[in-house]
Amino acid sequence: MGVVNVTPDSFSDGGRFLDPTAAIAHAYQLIEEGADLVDVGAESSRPGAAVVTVHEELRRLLPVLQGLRDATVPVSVDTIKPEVMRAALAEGASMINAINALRAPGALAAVAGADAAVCLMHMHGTPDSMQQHPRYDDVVAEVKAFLQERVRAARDAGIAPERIAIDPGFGFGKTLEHNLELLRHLRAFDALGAPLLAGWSRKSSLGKLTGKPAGDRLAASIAAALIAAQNGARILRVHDVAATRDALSVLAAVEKT
Ligand code: HH2
Repeated sequence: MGVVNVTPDSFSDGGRFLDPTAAIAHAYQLIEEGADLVDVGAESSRPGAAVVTVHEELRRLLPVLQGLRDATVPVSVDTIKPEVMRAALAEGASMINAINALRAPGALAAVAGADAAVCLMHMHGTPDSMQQHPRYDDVVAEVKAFLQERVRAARDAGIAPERIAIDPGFGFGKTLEHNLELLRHLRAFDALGAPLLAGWSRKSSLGKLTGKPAGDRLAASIAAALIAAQNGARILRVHDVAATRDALSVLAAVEKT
């Protein structure tokens, strides 16, 4: 899954693809590099990011979705707002990347009413406050129980099981240790019976491990992506598609023999 941030303030690439033409070109570039799907987001979820209105989010998003109508891969939209979900699905999006796990009133119905996929992600708190002393007794068990409950809610709302992916939400209300613990025990999520998405690309935990800024975290991002893949992740959300593809082709060759 290649990341396209149509935002002025994303932690990883803020402002580079705010212009729709640049965002569309970037999405096609990621597809060219081998992305199986692209994830378009118009509101940053980094800690302390500015809240964006529905109007502004759609103003950023819709021209990009229109420009991706002929894309050869499915387009996912990263949002927490039901109104944005509905408009994005009407504009041809195939998947909602629900970083709030469809907890906003009306979000379950917005997705259930369309024939689209959804990724249910765990987030502890809200982007505003999530990194202020996140605490768990057992992070793996708690994230798993949360996702189990959200998968059940999605199914109860009429979303077929084969449309649902899950994501432990690396960096969303988690310390470096929490993120590492989840990565170590990713196989625990197999029991939920849904494909697992992992997003480690350029994240601040990698900055803590390497001492490098977001733009210099490629090698660390690839290492984390490979570990996630080895531990069962089926979808890797990454900014650097070509390099991640190369790394995955080595893993695939080793796993084949
Ligand atoms: N991470 C980010 C955004 N959306 N969605 C899922 N499902 N999983 C993730 O780990 C995830 C996500 C944060 O990365 P980025 O989009 O680069 O930054 P920002 O939120 O600042 O736009």
